[in-house]
This record gives sequence, structure tokens and C-alpha cells, in this order.
Amino acid sequence: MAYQNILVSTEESVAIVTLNRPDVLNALNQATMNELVDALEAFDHDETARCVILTGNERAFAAGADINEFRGATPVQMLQEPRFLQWERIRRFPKPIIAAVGGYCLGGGCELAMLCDIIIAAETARFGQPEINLGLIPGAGGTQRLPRAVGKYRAMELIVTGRQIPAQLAYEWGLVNRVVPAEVLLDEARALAREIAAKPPVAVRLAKEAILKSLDTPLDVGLDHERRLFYLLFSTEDMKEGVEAFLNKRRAEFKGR
Ligand code: DAK
Repeated sequence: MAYQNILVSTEESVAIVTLNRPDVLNALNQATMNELVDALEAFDHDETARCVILTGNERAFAAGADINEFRGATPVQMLQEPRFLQWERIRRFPKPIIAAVGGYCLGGGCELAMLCDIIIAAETARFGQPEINLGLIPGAGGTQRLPRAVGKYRAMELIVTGRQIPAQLAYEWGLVNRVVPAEVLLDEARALAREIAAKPPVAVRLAKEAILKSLDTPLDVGLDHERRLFYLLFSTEDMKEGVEAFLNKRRAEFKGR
């Protein structure tokens, strides 16, 4: 697929997807979401891609869904569009995604960042769920993921006022992992992605699966799930390699098997 709305590159085992509709602050129209899903699925099948960075530009990570696509839309059209499916496919992406967020991260943009696994924010980043100002509520997980990230009271305030919060406050509220100067945003994301990419990929994948499971299951069920994944890892070559390397005081070479 030739992309019009995103840029895609790979640097060794790190894949970088850059949202690229700068004129509209990276508003997420359906075409962009399709391209994003397509690129992620290609990286899923690419054994050499071990970690993904999703980013935008200095002015915006993404200012939300493209509001032009909401004008005149009916519930049935919304239902028939692949919109939910696109987001669901990103949710199912098994490798870690780091969101490197600069500028506006609003509405669907904030929801997209929250679908990622780690969020690094530039000092200039601003987060919010302004859908209320359109007579809407968040529709891609914001009412569910934001309270899980920052707690009910803070999420409520953000969603019912539509206010934006700066990166530093988002950090204090637990929505982002860290805040860095805008000039080093991508470098920070790259360094972290490389560190993750050097780990055994099957274990990384199952760690992601187990952690996501913890957010929507009772503790008992999550612990049982974790235990099964833990046992499963004893069948991997990488686990044997990791243990041997440790015991022989050498560096492990992980192959993803
Ligand atoms: N959609 C379309 N165009 C947008 C846009 C958006 N979300 N955000 C900005 N733009 C466009 C502006 O219209 C403007 O275009 P021109 O006038 O230059 O043609 C250009 O980007 C620059 O924006 P501004 O001139 O407004 O720039 P400012 O710096 O003055 O303001 C702003 C920046 C981010 C505060 C402002 O643009 C703004 O309030 N934007 C809208 C933010 C917003 O309401 N976002 C939430 C949209 S609703 C779902 C999946 C996803 C969603 C829902 C369901 N399913 C799976 C079902 C998501 C919904 C949403 O995100």
C-alpha cells in the first residue's frame, strides 16, 4: 500500500510511523487510520521489527478524528464504517508501541496515544478529550482508558469540560511515562525502543499481553493467565539462551524463537 497520510521507516529493529497530515494537525480521517492499521500489520508480520514508535510533528501528535467526516453522518453510517474495526486492530497489535507525543494530543489523538503501551511526551504536548464541545463523548476508548490511567475524578473533569492539560500535569497524573524537551523527543523514544528491541521478542509480546489482561480481568484470572504465559516461555529458545547466557556470564543473543 502506498501511503499518503503517514510516513513509515525502519531503523534496525525499530519501526517508526509518523502521522503526516500537518495542515489539519494530523486529524485522523479514515484513510489515515487505514494506512496506520496496514503499516502496523506489516510490522506485525516483519520479524525484524521488534518495537514501534508512533509519532506526529511538533505541533500535533493528532488533534482527534477528522471532524469533517462527522458532518451529516448518521448512526447507521458510523456503524457501517470500518472505524471501530480499525481501532480494534490496533488494540490487538502484539508488539510494543511507544507514542512519542509533541503538541496537540486530543480526542481520538489522545485515545490513540492511550492505545500505545508507553507514552513519552514533549514539554509542548497538550492532552485532552474535547469531544464534549462537539456534543459528543470520546468514542475510541477515552471514557474507559482515561479513568484507568488517571483515576475517575481527573478523567471526569477532563471529559466533561473538554479542557486540555499540559504534558507536565499529564505526567503527574500518570498519563505519560516521562516529559522531555521537544528537541530530544524522538531520540528518547528511539533509545527506549532499541532497549526493548534488544529483549527476547516472544517474552516482550507475552508481557504486553499479560499486562493488558490485568486491566480488564479480576486478579485471579489475570494471575492464572500470567502463569500459563510464564510456563509457555519455557518452550522458547530465547529463554534457554537467556538462562545459559546469564549462567555463563556472557551476553544473550535473542532470536525471537
Ligand atoms: N478535524 C479536522 N480538522 C482539524 C481538526 C480535526 N480534529 N483539528 C484541527 N483541524 C484543522 C483546523 O480546521 C485548521 O484547518 P484550516 O482552518 O487551516 O483549514 C487546522 O487544522 C489548524 O487548526 P486551527 O487553526 O484550529 O489551530 P489552532 O492552533 O487555532 O487550534 C486546536 C488547535 C487543536 C485547539 C483546534 O484545532 C481544535 O480544537 N481542533 C479540534 C479538536 C477536537 O475537537 N478534537 C476531537 C475530535 S472528535 C471513534 C474513533 C475516534 C473518535 C471517535 C469515535 N470510533 C472508533 C467510533 C474520535 C473523535 C474525535 O477525536
